[in-house]
Amino acid sequence: MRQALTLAVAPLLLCLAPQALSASWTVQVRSPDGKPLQDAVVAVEIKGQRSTASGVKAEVAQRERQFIPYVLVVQTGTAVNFPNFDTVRHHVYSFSPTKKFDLKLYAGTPAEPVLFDKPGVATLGCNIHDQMSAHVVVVDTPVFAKTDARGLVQLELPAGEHQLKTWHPRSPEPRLQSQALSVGAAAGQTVVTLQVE
Ligand SMILES: [Cu+2]
Repeated sequence: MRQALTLAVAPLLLCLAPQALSASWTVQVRSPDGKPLQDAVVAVEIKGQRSTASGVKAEVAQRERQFIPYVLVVQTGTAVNFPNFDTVRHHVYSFSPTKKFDLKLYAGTPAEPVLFDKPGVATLGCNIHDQMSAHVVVVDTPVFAKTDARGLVQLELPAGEHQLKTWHPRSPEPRLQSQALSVGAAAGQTVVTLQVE
């Protein structure tokens, strides 16, 4: 009973707390030669916030023999569906330690979603179509976004000492880069440089 109450109240607190003292924060992700990186993952781990989700769903579709989206960001604990909208069958898998799974040759939507229960990067492939590739990036926070063509995201963050996590599909390692992020009452910005291949 107590647990059920906590679960019901926590989202309300999350909504209220940041508004008390929060700042609009811009993060730009660039390559070492200064070029903006699109589709980079930016996540901010905020002290005191629930790191894992429950009952949250997301999906990576297959359309015209492509995964959509190419990069999906989810909070740890999210269940991801893999609906196939093509007339051909797909066989979706990941060998990544963050989540190993294998959805054998199927049409339509597999009955069971895949639960992403550990943070990190899972790279997806299809056994039938070698060119199909995508990534599910799992983060211990509900605060995340992907950069636009200018390499930018804008986040509303509570004041405090946070951890800023970033990653890009061209990152050489399947793990997020981490750095401290100090947010005060005023708006601010951070530029992150990511190594890319
Ligand atoms: Cu396929």
